[in-house]
Amino acid sequence: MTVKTDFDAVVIGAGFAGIYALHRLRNELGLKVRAFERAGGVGGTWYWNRYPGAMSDVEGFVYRYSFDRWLIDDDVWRTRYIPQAQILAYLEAVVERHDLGKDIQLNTGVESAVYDESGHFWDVTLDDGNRCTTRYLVTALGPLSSRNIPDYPGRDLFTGRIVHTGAWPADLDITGKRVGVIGTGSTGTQFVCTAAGLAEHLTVFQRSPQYCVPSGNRPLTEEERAAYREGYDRIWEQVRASRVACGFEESDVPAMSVTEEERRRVFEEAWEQGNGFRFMFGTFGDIATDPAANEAAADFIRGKIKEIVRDPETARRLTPTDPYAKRPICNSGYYETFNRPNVTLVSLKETPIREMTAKGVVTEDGTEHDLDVLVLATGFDAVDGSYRTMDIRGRGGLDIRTHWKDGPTSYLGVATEGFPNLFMVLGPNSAFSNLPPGIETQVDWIAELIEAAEERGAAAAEATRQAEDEWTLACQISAGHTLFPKVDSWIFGANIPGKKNSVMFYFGGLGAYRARLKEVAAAGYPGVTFHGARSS
Ligand code: FAD
Ligand code: NA7
Repeated sequence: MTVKTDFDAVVIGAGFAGIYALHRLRNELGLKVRAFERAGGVGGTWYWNRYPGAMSDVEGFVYRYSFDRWLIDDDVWRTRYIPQAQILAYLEAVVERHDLGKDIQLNTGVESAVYDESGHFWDVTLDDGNRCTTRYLVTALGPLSSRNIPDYPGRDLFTGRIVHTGAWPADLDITGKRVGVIGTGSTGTQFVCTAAGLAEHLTVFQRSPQYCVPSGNRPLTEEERAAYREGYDRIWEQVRASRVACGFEESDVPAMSVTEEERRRVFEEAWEQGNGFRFMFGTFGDIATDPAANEAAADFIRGKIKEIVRDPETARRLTPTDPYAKRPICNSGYYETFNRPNVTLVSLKETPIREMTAKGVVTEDGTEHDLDVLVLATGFDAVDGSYRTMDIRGRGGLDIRTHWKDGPTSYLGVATEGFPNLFMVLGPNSAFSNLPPGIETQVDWIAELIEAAEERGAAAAEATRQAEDEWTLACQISAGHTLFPKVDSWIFGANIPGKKNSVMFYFGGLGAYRARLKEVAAAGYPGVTFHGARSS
């Protein structure tokens, strides 16, 4: 039997995913929905990551929702990439425009969610001690929201400030300070480019060198803005059918099918134009899959480092030797920054951090790096990290951490066996792409699945083991076609000490992923079991 619950659906998180889930389920499906967000405001990533230089490195015209045309009509984004404050303001405006705020409870973390099998509902406990019940639970926890904070001996002795980029304090101004930054991923490199111009001195602690390409950020021309407005529907159609969903046509030309001169010309043109995804996927079709093609691209970037960085020793330390197979990143003048007199590079592979002292960081060579602020740009426990900090228990009291002990899995990135009516946005094995179009895809599919369950009068919908295993295998095969597993990164959980390396994304592209979702829905959801009967 079913019981009357406080809500039809509870959404956890109010970033891109949670905001759209609330809109879709409440405004379009007419459900009674409440969203809970731990932060003091909406925006998710763009609420938390306020470090100097924070911005999306996917171009603004596709790093946004497609369902809400407002931005294009009002024409407020005027640069190629959008800085954090503008993305945050946009998300706040979406919330206001669709009257969502009244159903978002801020400053409220969800601590646990326990499934009641006989009543087919979730019992949700909040960090203020209150509880509520809901039929559907939509987790929009963020694939990059659980911070990775390394510990160092002597950390408590440090008299300066230690901050993670993903929890940047509003009162922190690094102007004129001695700043150290650990981490040179997408975040660390963005921070370095901006912080070098603010800090008195910037010490960059690098564990792994990065392949960076220029972002090519600049104001948009009138013609470009007009083209985005006029081509709106066509642009989104192309994005949804493409692989990485970044708003450009991906190449299908093999890099080795052209002459070395032509390859160089294509790379040079992409370097001039800017953008990491364009460089990896728009130049040739096999940079991410063929070792020779990959090496050609890597070698081109290595050559650029040598050209740009004046001190040969610094250039050597900045030069990666592994394949170019992390999430592609871009920024404004990363390598150039190391020509500045106030920037020092420390290679942690050569001189690891030994300890922290009252004054700063001491490396294994005995050097004490004096700092006022230490910035941890050390990334996130990605994808399943935010699930593991919660107590989520499904049928028979099954703990999601136990369920995922061999690595996180799902059916199509949105559901997992043993957890009926729990629908994840950007759960494990979602499509590897620009994320807002992936989020819209999944939320729409979840809404349609809920509609299908309601129409059948079913009390619950749950992924089957077989379907989940098949999807897991499909994702492993798709990853195996790429070079990404050859390199340690957050994409496979390799950045977290003790975390089991596993495939956490579908690498077949957003277009193929959407086609699969469509096929499953059209076939009446094979792979989903509908349980029980809903009493009205
Ligand atoms: P989030 O925005 O992370 O929102 C999740 C929310 O859930 C958070 O606010 C969190 O506080 C809340 N939450 C989690 N657990 C709980 C709980 N138990 N109780 C209550 N609330 C909870 N992606 C791209 O595609 N392109 C980019 O250029 C890009 N740039 C990025 C730059 C940075 C610095 C970072 C960190 C990420 C970037 N990303 C980028 C990824 C980005 O996270 C996604 O694009 C998108 O913002 C994810 O939205 P989301 O709603 O799924 O998650
Ligand atoms: P990333 O890409 O995971 O980068 C984190 C960086 O921090 C990377 O250089 C890591 O080195 C370094 N790191 C992590 N842990 C340590 C420790 N313990 N010691 C020293 N250095 C460390 O996170 P970002 O925030 O930059 O980007 C995440 C995604 O957000 C990004 O792809 C975009 O989608 C936005 P490593 O390379 O692991 O050796």
